[in-house]
Amino acid sequence: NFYPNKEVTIISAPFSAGQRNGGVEKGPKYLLKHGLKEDLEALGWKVSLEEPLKDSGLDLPPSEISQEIFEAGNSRMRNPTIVGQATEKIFETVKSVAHKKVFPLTIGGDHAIGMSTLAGFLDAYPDACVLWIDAHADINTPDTSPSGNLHGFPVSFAMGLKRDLWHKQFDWLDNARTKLLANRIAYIGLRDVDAGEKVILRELGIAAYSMYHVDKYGIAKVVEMALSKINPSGKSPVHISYDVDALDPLFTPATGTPVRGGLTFREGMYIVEAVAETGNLAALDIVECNPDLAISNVHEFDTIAAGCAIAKSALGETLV
Ligand code: B3U
Ligand code: MN
Ligand code: MN
Repeated sequence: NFYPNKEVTIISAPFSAGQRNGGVEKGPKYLLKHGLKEDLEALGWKVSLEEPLKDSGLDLPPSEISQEIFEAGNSRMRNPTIVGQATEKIFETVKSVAHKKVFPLTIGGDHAIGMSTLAGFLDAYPDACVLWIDAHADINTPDTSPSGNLHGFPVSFAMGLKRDLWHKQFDWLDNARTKLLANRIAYIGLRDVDAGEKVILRELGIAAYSMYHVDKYGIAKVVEMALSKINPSGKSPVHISYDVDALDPLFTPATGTPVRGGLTFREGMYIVEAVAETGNLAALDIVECNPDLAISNVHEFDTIAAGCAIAKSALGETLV
């Protein structure tokens, strides 16, 4: 157990420029309004809040920022300036929280912030490993991305792939102490992976468990296989970056890129519970809750409640 003092900092990252749907910047506010902080306090955690984007003007929805497209050769990314500035601020906060030996719980916002949370946590724990729970692999590089949306890039940025194609606003990543290595990350929940991403996953030999594997082996076995690949010693801290679209849209409908055939609610909770049970769960991100995409109050409630449930399950709610 990395946190005997049970201190957690919720890092609020209301950010949406990594994709094109307005509303995902409202995620943190809704999760907090739903009672996230109080829920964790009820589990015995001392909870504090950090807001790295406060008063920065970087938390605006896509409709309120001037759109920028950066092209280099046949590669492309959208809004690199604002995404680069916001992710640098979030990186600095995650890094300082992790160095203080406090659990960093980062709530988005879109998944572009994953480059910040991985780099920030790895700065404090260079031997950390990562479980990326998502329908998508988020490992596009500027020359493979079909959309240019930076929420599809965070894993490749944390790994330093195709560094020469980056916009200068991402230079801050060069100062991060540790790059994520291919044998330190595993995916669970994949079902919508771009052709270029499949090539990267295959070439780097990254452990990628899709919904097919969840069906074939069951979630318990998949978590066990994933952890034994990325954490063979069983001693390294585990960072879980949880995109709520990993769950089936039945449970998290209010998200930007829902894909049918996802994890059941219990499978989704089991993942974080099982890692928590090892004592190695040491950082968590919960991203891509977009209340504006709910077509009913029930959709909104279910999605936000699922986001909170992930945090609670990770921090001890259902452990006996
Ligand atoms: N892989 C696609 C779609 C996508 C990635 N992440 C989400 N959607 N949420 C892309 O645009 O990179
Ligand atoms: Mn996703
Ligand atoms: Mn994602």
